[in-house]
Amino acid sequence: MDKLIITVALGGAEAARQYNPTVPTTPEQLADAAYEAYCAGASIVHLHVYDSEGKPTEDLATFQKACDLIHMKCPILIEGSTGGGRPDFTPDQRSRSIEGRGVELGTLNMGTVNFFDNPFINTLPEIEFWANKMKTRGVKPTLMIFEVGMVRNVERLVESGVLEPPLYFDFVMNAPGAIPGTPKNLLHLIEIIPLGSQWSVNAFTPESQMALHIMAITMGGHVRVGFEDNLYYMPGELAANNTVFVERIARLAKEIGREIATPDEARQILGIKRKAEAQRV
Ligand code: KMH
Ligand code: ZN
Repeated sequence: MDKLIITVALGGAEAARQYNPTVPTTPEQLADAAYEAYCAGASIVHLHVYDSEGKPTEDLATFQKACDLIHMKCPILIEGSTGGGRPDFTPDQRSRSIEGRGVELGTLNMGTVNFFDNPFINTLPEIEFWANKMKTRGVKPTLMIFEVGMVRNVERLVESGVLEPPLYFDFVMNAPGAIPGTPKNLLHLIEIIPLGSQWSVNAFTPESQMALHIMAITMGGHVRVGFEDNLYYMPGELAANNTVFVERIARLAKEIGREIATPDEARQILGIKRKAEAQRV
């Protein structure tokens, strides 16, 4: 069984700071949080950045500053996002983070979904644009799946050659309006993705997340934790920081006998060739 890849998602495109004041938002806070999560066992950081008022921004200079500060501290892999930006943003504006120096992965949200109270719109032409932009830049797409039908969209893009195996999926579960975060639904998603794919799981609410993460640890999958998906360490108990989620996963994995992947081992598992620029700056 491959070693366990832990992704830490430090804070969402929807800044969660108003709900938990310890959500990191400045480049310096993001770099400190990424380093602490790396020391606890995270090998990928999923990164969103914020403006001086703590509001999400797609500004590349801000994103690059956070990347450089992170890579001055540790060799963690940086995963950009195509999920942010205002609804009027162009696909190029929504994917500025894919242009970041040192970015090795990028999320590709494989369809449109009612996400909490808002439609999270990702049309197939936009997805193709982002997939091609990542391919041009040697950025590995993380295929974000919110609903079962999105796996069909992946298959269509593999058939057309836009996406190339080996594929790497992240199942985004239990968001209101998306696939419920149940063990049965996770098993179904694992069963329908193409053979030989790697998969990770993140889920909303602490209860759902714990059950699914333990399944992932025991079944050879990978996990994503962090404030972007869940502010609570236990039901009703706000987490002190992102690191406590990573530490808990590392403890669980150790108890179950699943070793934790280093960033280089994560690159090898996901088939990512390390780019010179991803070295420490
Ligand atoms: N906000 C997460 C539920 C992205 O940034 O591209 C999904 C996500 C999407 O992380
Ligand atoms: Zn995100």
